[in-house]
Amino acid sequence: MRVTSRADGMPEAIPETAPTSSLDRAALFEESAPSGSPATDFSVALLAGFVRHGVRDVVLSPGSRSQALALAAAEFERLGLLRLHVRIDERCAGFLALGLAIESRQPALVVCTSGTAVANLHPAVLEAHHAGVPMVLLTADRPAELRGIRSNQTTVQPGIFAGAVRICEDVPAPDGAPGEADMVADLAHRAYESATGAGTRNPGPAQLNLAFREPLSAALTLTPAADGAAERADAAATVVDPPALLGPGPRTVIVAGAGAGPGAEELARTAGWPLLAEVSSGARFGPNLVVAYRELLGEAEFGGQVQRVIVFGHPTLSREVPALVLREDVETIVVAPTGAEWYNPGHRVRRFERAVAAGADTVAAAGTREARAWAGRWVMASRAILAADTRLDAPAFGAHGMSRAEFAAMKAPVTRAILADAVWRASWPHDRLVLGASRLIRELDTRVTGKKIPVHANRGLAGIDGTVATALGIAVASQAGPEPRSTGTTRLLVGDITLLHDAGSMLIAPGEVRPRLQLIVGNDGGGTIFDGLEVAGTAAASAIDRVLFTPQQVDLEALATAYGWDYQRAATRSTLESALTAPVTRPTLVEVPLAR
Ligand SMILES: Cc1ncc(C[n+]2csc(CCOP(=O)(O)OP(=O)(O)O)c2C)c(N)n1
Ligand SMILES: [Mg+2]
Repeated sequence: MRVTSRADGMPEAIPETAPTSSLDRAALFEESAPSGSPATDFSVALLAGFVRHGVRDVVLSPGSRSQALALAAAEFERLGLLRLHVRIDERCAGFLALGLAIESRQPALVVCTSGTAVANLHPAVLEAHHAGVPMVLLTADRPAELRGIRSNQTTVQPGIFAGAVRICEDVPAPDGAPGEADMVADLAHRAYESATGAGTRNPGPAQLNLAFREPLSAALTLTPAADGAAERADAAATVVDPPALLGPGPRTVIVAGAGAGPGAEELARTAGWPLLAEVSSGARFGPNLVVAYRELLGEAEFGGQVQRVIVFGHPTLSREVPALVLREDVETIVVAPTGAEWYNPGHRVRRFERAVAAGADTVAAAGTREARAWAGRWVMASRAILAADTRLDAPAFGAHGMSRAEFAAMKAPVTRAILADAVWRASWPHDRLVLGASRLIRELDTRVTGKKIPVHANRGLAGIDGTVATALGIAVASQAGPEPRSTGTTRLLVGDITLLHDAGSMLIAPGEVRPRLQLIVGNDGGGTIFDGLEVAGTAAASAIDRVLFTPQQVDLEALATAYGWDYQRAATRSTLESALTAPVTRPTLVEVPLAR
């Protein structure tokens, strides 16, 4: 992070930034007289700078100090230049921006007022930092003369996010001086480039801390430029590194953690290596997929045989993967196209690459009997483990009506395994699936088979916070386009505590898109993940309940109704099947009661 500020009015010259392109200066609007508020003129120029870079979304929370940015954003929305999302809670706003960026691959702008408002962005900033998701924070602040004198709603905002932001520029209050518009265009350019990781390969949040002085805004009507200069830049091109070529070498497995992407699967297929892909890896498909990787990693004739592991993405769902990397007899290669921090359990990893590919000798060797046998054994063993799993043992709908046993099964209560399986089966490539932290993501990870569907989970920090907002962001951006727009449904699968942690995100402003989001809550009355801790076997049950399980009896139907969401209860397999296969047209909460 770099905090830059100067007391005398202009930001410091920052030599290492790239020069702005001509697009940065293209006029979006007809020339107009200054509005009478430098804050408003500055805000218009700043938003225009971001729009020209291709930014589409702005999320804002109300406040006085940020009013010039907010009113400018409303005007940009009126002209169709930005999609505006208003959230009263900055924590929700931050996570909404995160979800929008995950889906659109463009940073969303987040606008808030001064004081605690800024601090409420911190959880989403941390997740974006650790997951490498671009985000631009426009935090309004008091001007220099009002800081440090106990002014109302004034704290130390520069540096508040410490190392979690790529840049933090403390921008003095605009005063309408000549040349300010150019300075603003440069500012937008720097913030955009640092958020998207241009030149650094380290995308994440960037903060512009913007001081504003009275008059805090002026009336604003913009006229779009007649020459249609509202051309947008394409999403920043990612630098493609020449891949390091991997030789056939020792017995190898590929691990795909969160966000690994399809490259992990492609390498597994071309090199003929088993693919141990977590459910939110984006690589959970293909002929070499090994679903039951945890069990097999623990077996001498599988995990014990591994000599080399190639890790993509961020593995977080098993203990077996870090244990494998820690082994003295295993060589690990970690692959990550972006990011400043590498996955490195026990600091054991010696080799890090931005990109890898199978060398010609590896591709040739993949066809040999020995190589095919290596991958084949893993795949077959995994299938056998899944086939022996009786947790789903109940016949599915028969083609010719149901037997009495089938009928009874459909009326039986839903279990976690049934829920995980049903949600996975209901999801298709045009849908989006978002998984909360806690038990249900692990349930899916242990059992669902290969399917090429977009799955997301906030695994940067694996918080239970902001999950509803993240899913709403993904849903809204997927429906809005650009083309091809998703025609599907976004499904969010969470536990009850995870939902309640972010219930405030169910508040969608009137007039805003109410996306096709199905929020499926596995309601077991508290945080049952903690029942699996060793301490649950030794500590007093009442103490575990009080401080870890944290029981709740919230009326989720009333909650849904209070926020204007549809509600369905799916207590049996048949009601769950119909809830998951019915068309979703609006935000809907599906409550699935689960036994503790
Ligand atoms: C912000 C945050 N606070 C606390 C935690 C610790 N935590 C992990 S899971 C969990 C409980 C989740 O309960 P629920 O969503 O009901 O899922 P369940 O385990 O019951 O399936 C908590 C508090 C966390 N991950 N993130
Ligand atoms: Mg729970």
